[in-house]
Amino acid sequence: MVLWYEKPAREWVEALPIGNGRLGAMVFGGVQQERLQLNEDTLWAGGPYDPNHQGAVEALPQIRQLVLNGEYREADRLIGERMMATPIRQMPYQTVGNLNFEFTAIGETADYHRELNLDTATIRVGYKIDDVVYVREVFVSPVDQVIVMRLSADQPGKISFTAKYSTPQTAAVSVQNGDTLLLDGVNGSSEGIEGVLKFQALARIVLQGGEISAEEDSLTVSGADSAMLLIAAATSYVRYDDVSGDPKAKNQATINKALAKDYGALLEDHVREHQRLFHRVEIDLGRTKAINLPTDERIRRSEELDDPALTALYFQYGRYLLICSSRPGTQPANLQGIWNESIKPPWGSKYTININTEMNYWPAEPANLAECAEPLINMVKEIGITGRRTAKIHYGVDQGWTAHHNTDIWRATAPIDGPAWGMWPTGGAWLCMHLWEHYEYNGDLEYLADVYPTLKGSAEFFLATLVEEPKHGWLVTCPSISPENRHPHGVSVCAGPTMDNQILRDLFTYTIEASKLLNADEDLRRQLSDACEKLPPNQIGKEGQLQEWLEDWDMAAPEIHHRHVSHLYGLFPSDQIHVRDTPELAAAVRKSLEIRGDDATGWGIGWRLNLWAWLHDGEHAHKILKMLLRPSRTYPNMFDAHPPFQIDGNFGGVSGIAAMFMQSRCKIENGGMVAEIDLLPALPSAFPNGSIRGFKAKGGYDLDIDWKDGKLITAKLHSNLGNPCQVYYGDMTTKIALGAGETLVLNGGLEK
Ligand code: FUC
Repeated sequence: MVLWYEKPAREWVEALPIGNGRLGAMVFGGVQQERLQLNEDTLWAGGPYDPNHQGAVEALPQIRQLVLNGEYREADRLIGERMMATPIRQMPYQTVGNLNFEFTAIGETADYHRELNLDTATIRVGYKIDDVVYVREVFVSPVDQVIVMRLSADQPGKISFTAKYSTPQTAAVSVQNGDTLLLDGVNGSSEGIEGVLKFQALARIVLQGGEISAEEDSLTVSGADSAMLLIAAATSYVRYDDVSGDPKAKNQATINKALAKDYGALLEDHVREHQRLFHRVEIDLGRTKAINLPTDERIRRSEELDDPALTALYFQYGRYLLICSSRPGTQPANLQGIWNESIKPPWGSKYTININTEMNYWPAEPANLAECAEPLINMVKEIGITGRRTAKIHYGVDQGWTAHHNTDIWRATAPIDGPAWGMWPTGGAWLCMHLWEHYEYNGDLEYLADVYPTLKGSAEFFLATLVEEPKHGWLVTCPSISPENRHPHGVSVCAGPTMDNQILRDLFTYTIEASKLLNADEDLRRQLSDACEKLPPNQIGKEGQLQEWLEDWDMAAPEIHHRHVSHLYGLFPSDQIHVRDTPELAAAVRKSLEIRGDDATGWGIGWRLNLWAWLHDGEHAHKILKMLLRPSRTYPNMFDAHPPFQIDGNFGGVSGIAAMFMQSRCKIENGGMVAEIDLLPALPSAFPNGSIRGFKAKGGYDLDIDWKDGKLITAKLHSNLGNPCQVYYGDMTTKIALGAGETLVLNGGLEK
């Protein structure tokens, strides 16, 4: 599977991304010039800091009273004054800079071709000048932790270029040993938080033939047969509270190790490790004629072309992006994964946890990349620590933790930006769902015991802070917001928005289940189940819609087409609303979606795609998918356009495409998991024939499905954990009971 082009990239969103989870590069593929825009995932502005607003808790009783009295504007004002973080913004993720190349071969260029091969995670640029064929290959090895670039030609002595860094950072360039370019710098300060991270990029040139000469800030290669560059980068970041690392020593060790291998060995080890993850899943939606068009052309014409293979490519590209931006031991994928050319990117390229970060990880488990979720799990455990201070200082709570709508590499958890965005105490609780979900797929009790304190801490925070609303006596968050949507009072601040009630119902339910499975905290369990009973139910409003707030405000809200669909969380990513179990509520979700409309920003479309698939409406889901693939939402390099670029839409797209072919749920009954799998629940007529291989379902199942003329041919289920499973296809259902390690093939009538 390849993305390919007939021209070099002119803009950043035409360049192609490579990465190993930690190190990233955007490759432009120019003939006279090449630009490798470099990223390292710990290079963020600032340093360890405490953003909690001392004294915030003193204003809390009055704010709560104002909200419960319906004096929302005054509450909003007071929150802005007394509860927001200091500084009010978090630290941005920043670029390292660029390694730029000037090539000296001049002449007419022919046969230009540029591609990203998803199977090998390698970029290849090829062209001809005066009968000499030039080839450039670039990859980032997860094994050797270096970016490797090789420049070669089919005739000897033809490789000549000058290499030089450029960067918007405060950094110094130097040359070492006549063959190594160094960029040594310190990260930026932001919002009054001083930059204290040291960083270094190191590029070592290894030649076959020819020679290198060094100037003060550049290296020039002349007449080489081929050249290989090994590029390392590191910062002094160790953890959110420790910046004592030594990037120079790290880079030196990395380069020395990589130098012991030749290009072939570096490439082979890289490809093997990439394919270990990438090749687990296959998707075939048929070959289309459009496959002969360059990728940018296919995207440009995606609305008119019948091109199901583009969906398959988009799906695998999304898996590729997750593998390249989130591997065990790295930082989680941020708003731009790891690819960012700026020191002040949009929204700081941070972790927005009121949808964006969660969406990044929706595909991880079903698309068989569970280990790519490890950085997220680790981050949640860390904000489970820093969030304790926020719980104490902002809410006066001694137990538990909270995080609001954003975090950064320093794991800041206080409310930021302003009440309309930041006054949302439920971000950490949503992330906890990913901790539980990981267990639903792997059934690993040791893992569950490891994350349980984080789940419990989140639940404890809400037990201590929920308030009784006067009308029904329901337990609600107060103050909170329904992410970023204003209600008819012109502000977002409210009590008990539907999304919070849904998130807490989930949080309490799986914390109870986890405590049972781990035989822990019987008392807490009772408290949680009492509190769960008192959460507001999902309510249907006068238009038949699912109410976004406690009051039936939806139709009077200033932006009824708002991009967020927070209250529909209950249908997806949660499944507390489901077409089979709660058809009335599912119909209300549908009504809400119709009112909201199909169009939105990139991730907004991504969420709608998943929702329509979970409503089992394949045709509508496909309509939304087409909207995601059109050029206003998908850049030539297939990055999702928010705009500007935000990677969440790519990942939401993968998850939504997966949900067209397969959906799974899981319940705990008598200490064991019972799975539920839907086969082809939202198959659109546009994908009449196809197959998927290696998908994962909750309860520990591997799944292969083949279909033809819109009908299921076979489904192969392999059970890893031996849990029972109810399988659904159309109106049919069958119960299967496989032992761990057993496989079963069902046909279209669900007979074995
Ligand atoms: C949320 C969204 C915006 C954007 C930002 C990063 O605030 O409402 O659309 O995606 O996150």
